[in-house]
Amino acid sequence: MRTLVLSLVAAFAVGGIALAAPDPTSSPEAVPPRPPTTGAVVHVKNFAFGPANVTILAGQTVQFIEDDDLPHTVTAADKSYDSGNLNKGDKWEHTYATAGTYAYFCAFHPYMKGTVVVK
Ligand SMILES: [Cu+2]
Repeated sequence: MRTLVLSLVAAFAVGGIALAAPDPTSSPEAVPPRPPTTGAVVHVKNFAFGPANVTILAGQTVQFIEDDDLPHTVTAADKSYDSGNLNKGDKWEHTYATAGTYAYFCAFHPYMKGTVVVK
């Protein structure tokens, strides 16, 4: 007795793929987040941060520029951030999102201290 094999072909009806053009009047504006602005620049020179105390606004960035021949770091007093070794000519930035007073120091020379006040 022969077995009749039936091939079942499932047909998927794909119909009516309508690519609706987005309505520019109804879609929200795609506004990219604003990049943080530089609120202060601190030079690392002669084993000191200068100026040692800066004041910025929340969301702004402090840029640190290493001018010494020896490496320094910018290390948060609470260790929440650390630049790692900065060598002469290096620039490093940190964004301070929240108001407060943030002390930092150099991990190699703990007497090198600075403060960022964020309003
Ligand atoms: Cu140092």
